[in-house]
Amino acid sequence: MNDLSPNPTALKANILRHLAFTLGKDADHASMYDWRMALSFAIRDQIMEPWFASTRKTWAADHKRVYYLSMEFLIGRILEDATVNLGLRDQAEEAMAGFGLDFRAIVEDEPDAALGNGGLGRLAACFMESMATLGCPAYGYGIRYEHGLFRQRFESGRQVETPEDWLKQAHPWEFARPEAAYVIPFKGHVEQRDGRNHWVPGETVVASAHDTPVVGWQGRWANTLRLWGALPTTMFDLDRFNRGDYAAAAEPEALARTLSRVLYPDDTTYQGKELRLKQEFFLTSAALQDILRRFLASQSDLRKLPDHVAIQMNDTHPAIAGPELIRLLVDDHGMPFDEALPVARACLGYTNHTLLPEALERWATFTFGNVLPRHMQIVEQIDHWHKTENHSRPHYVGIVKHHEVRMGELAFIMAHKVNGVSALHSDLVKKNLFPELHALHPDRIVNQTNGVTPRRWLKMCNKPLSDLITDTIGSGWEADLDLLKGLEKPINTKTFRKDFDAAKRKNKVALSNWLSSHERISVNPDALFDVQIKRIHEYKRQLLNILQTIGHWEAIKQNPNANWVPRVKIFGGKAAPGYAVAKEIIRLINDVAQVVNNDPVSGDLLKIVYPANYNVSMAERLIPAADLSEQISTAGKEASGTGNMKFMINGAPTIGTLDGANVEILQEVGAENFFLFGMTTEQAMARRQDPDHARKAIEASQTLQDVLQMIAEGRFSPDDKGRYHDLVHRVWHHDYFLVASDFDAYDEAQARVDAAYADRDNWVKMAALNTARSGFFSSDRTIRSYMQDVWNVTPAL
Ligand code: DL6
Repeated sequence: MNDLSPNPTALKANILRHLAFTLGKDADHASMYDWRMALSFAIRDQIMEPWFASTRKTWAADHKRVYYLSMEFLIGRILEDATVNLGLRDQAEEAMAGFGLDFRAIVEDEPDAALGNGGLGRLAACFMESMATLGCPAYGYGIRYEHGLFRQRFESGRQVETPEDWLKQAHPWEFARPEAAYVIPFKGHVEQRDGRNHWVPGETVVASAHDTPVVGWQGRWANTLRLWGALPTTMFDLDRFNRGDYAAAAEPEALARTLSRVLYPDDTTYQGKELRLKQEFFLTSAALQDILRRFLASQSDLRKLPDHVAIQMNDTHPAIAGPELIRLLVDDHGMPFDEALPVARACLGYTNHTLLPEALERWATFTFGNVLPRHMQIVEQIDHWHKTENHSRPHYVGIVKHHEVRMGELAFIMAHKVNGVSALHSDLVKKNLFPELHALHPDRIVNQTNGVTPRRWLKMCNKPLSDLITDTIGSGWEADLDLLKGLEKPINTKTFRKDFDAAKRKNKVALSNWLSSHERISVNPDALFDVQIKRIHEYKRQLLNILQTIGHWEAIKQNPNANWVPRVKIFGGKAAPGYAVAKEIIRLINDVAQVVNNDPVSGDLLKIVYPANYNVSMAERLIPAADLSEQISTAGKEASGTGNMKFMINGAPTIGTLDGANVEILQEVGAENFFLFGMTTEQAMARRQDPDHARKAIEASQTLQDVLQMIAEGRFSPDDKGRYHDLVHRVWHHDYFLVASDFDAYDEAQARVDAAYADRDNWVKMAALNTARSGFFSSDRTIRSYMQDVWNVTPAL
């Protein structure tokens, strides 16, 4: 905590001051919103000193800076996170109680900043917090979307999307920086003058900065998240306005603003949408212009850029950074292309987050050349240069091929390091995704296994467990998660296990109460809470989960008096609006829940809950209360997963496949504390070679046959018996994600879970060992590793 931390009395005074002078409200008439704003401003005040000090220190030492370019930052709520990091949670609670207000209610009044779709965006947010904790001078660059990820609600079990509007109320954490604004060109043509290329744009917009400070643990360092909003170059067409054509007069503004209006809600497929390409260039060009301006404020030789600047491309979305940096160096600063290319490459790193071919961006050369004509030339130049450099090698892979610009190849060629996000994934990036480029550049691909910040994902969201940890091993684990190993000994004592169990139960009771008030469903807190929360996607196999749940329900009905372990199956997640199959799976889960939850025979032995609008805040509620973490993707498809790590840290053993970072979780926690099942990546690939694999698997499993039959007969859709014919047909005939082939193994693993849970004391031991052995999955470890292997930067603290 910094020295200026206020006591509750000083904090109270500051809250009242903001209420009166920043918000213009009298305490007697202040609403929840007013109090939240006043508290946020008072907490934000505490970040200013470390923020300024960090900036000053970085300038004074001319320290190398990291620039993290990401189209997504899935931040969630900020107030509680900042309060916890500043060590002010108790003071804030006390101060608000002094006004007769509940701190929790205030915290929950804050909308989630949902500027991301899922794993990739949440990882970027965890990285920002870890970089601040470690004192790594860094800027996050993103887009200030007016509307974040859509809101989800269910109508008759179907997902319905409505726009999200987090900026409807004032956002207390950001500072508008109108002085930091850059012109972003698009379209037009390229002219040759004086032996140089001049891009004459057809359109321009302005990128205007908004800064949010990101404070690290104990307020020792703070970095900046700089989000760009789009503004028109000319606000207003006065001529048209004077002629009475008001709509046309406002057109330039409306057109420009579309660039930062909405987050693309699809993280796995990208159609050649011009607006998306424009958004990507908008973010990237604004960031690079800002980076060069900052560099040139203290340096003059642009060849030294890599000594001062490390730029990370979060997936291919900002992969235009390679050609754009070359353009700025060559066209604006007169550097020869052959010099500019290695300079740009030495600055750039590229993180790959997916092996799904449909998620690898490709732009039609027509679209690309139309939106970015100068970049089309530069991409061709890079391609030519790379081919010439490697002319003697066979298997050359180009960037421009079949009239498409391939952003994965571009990012690879323009980065000095390329990384996957788990050990298995990095291996598959080498072997399956970029085998030819890997052969040409064998040292370029490195692994950086993901991590999550333990401040938000344990200290903040799970007070009962984090208090127990501190009581047992002292504080310090928040910034050195490996210290959790110190729990291993106490786990052998009955007292600790009792306390661990009590902490988990407290979270489960809290969740049960929330479910009862929000979802109008009553669940037994002593049941096993089995949780699968993530985007809905075929490869993540929520379908496998619900099919097994149906089989389990049927087994209970056949023998209701057996010794069943009561379960609550919890689902959470959104489907991309255009992803029909994922939406069908959502509907099936809701339809099954409707039938199962009203069945008097299964009663409390099985409940299915699917709260709508899963987001970061909901995850913070669900994860601490989970007994079992569902990580059941088809092997070879989940790059890493980060939810899996959050569950582990919070003491929920995993039922999972050998996929993504599950492999490393298994390694860390030990096979006896993990419910492993299913095919390996190699087995899955081999299995797909058999065109009859699904039919054979279904015919070999009586349970699966029965389950599919029940769905096909309309047991869960009595009003429309044919509703799931297509879905059942797909499982039989087009089961690319191998739901049928893994069904029996999954069912058997769930039986192992039941048996293990029945032995409570041993279960608690397993759960606690998951926490004790989770140190590796702190994003501090990940960031340290990027700093060393990719960014070549040291902490400035
Ligand atoms: O690396 C963060 C996260 C991984 O943990 C997930 O396994 C992966 O699916 C996710 N990828 C995306 C979308 N990728 N693209 N493009 O969110 O990244």
